Amino acid sequence: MSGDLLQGFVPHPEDQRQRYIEHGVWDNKPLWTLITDAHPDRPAVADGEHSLTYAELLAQADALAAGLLAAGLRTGQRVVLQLPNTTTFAVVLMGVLRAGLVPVMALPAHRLAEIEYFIRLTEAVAYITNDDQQTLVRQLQSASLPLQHIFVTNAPDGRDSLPMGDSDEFVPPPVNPCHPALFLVSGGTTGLPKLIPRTHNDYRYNAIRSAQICGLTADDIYLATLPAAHNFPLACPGMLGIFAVSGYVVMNRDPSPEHGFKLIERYAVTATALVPALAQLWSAATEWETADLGSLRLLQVGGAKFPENEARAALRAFPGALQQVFGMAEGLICYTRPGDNPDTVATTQGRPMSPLDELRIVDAEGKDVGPGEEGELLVRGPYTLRGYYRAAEHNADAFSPEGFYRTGDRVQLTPAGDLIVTGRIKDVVNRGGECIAAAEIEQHLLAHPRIRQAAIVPVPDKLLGERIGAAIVSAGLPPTLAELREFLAARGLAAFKLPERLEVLATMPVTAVGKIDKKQIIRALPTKRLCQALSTADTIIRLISI
Ligand code: OOB
Repeated sequence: MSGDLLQGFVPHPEDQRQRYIEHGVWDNKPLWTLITDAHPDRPAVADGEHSLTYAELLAQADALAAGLLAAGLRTGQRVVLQLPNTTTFAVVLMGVLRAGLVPVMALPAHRLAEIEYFIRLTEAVAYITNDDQQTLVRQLQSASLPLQHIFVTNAPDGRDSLPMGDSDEFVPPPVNPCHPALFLVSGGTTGLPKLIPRTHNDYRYNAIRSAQICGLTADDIYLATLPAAHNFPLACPGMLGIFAVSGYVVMNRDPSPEHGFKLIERYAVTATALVPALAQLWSAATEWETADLGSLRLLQVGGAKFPENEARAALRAFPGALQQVFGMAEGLICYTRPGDNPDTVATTQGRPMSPLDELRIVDAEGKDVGPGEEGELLVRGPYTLRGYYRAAEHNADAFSPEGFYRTGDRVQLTPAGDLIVTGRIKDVVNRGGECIAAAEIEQHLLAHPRIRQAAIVPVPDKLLGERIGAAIVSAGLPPTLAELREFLAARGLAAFKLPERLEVLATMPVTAVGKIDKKQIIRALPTKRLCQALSTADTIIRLISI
């Protein structure tokens, strides 16, 4: 038996709920209405092999929903999904939602520790994956878990253990739009990732409002390049935002520029989303790739800081298309807007998408900073969570008493109202009591002509507690530590901020979605076991290939 969905869920307070409904921001409809309201004959989703119209997508989703309920799953129960970017992803997600089940959106790169934790925490009764995860499936079968079903799609012999029922007979069970529709995985920096409940109301709004801001219409064709279970390609505006306007999603499993460009040309793709590391590769590749990219009018870049020089390179490579996105699975999404001047797009991370977003920027004592000053960003609003799922202890620190989510991001506000992300609160090196922001040193390092990527990490030290470690990927001959210190000192950096250890890496380790993974650098530093063999491009692509 699985516990109650609502146990450990923190809803928005009643007065706020009323307010969001009165403003028409929450429209009290199940998330799946995004496809039932769409134009049935328009193409909905393709993956190079298959293509489904909205009517076909709905029929397949309903067949799955009927099959899942017939197999004994009950409305409100949780199902862990771990699927690559294919049409099956869309069918399974919509099928699970139509059945009133609640998907937990795992990423393809998650391994046993994470999947097992998601299953236990949510008391998930089923795990749906594809044939790529054979090892994980075997491991889960031998672990003693509450799991009742493992369904594997797209096995090479054509077998598919998804239970398909009769779509004609299917009637979706009623759901409460203020309850969780799905769980996203936090991009968290410590320990196992937290789970973020997103309600039907808040996630529908997230997708619909994002589509509006990006000016999406039924003629838009969106290339899902990042793993589709991540909030950015899922609903910012991503797949669900495209569904909201009856547009077309093309699922991509290979984020290399060669392949991505081919799909852009083949499908006349108009929009896609990338993390900065990929955007850098794609911008460079426009110099030699010959595919026609003329259809692309929206290139979204977000997930980590996009350095100004790289943003300018992207502006040159994809004229008029760049949009910076600062977002989080927890909620708040900021966009630069189509039509913003190029300097705003190159130097800021945009502004909140909702007029009902409430932002505070506070100092270490929690007091609001003065205009233009830097501080930690706190946020509350119609699509930002009020608590992580079943994490009461953690929530006591992660939220202010007034319900603001403490993002941990350091930001400043420009006079025009755009945010600039300047670093993370805890992304510091504490050198003998002196806290030095990693982002500050990284920015200077990236100005070096022979440094392509840079990460500042703490190196444990008996004397000072921590010293400053610099991990770099170089373009050409790497600088030595002495040269680097000289370079930084010449740029005016204080002596105590100069790196004391240098690691030159062939590749920068990245997370499941392609962000620089400092935890892995820190773990590997003392033993120097960072993978040295591959080129940067290969590693980024391998790690987020799906
Ligand atoms: C997105 O979501 P998550 O949950 O994987 O990561 C959120 C964190 C933010 O708190 C911030 O630290 C960082 O990633 N971040 C950025 C950024 N966008 C995200 N830091 C600097 N500049 C940016 N543009 O990453 C995400 C979710 C939806 C849309 C876009 C990104």
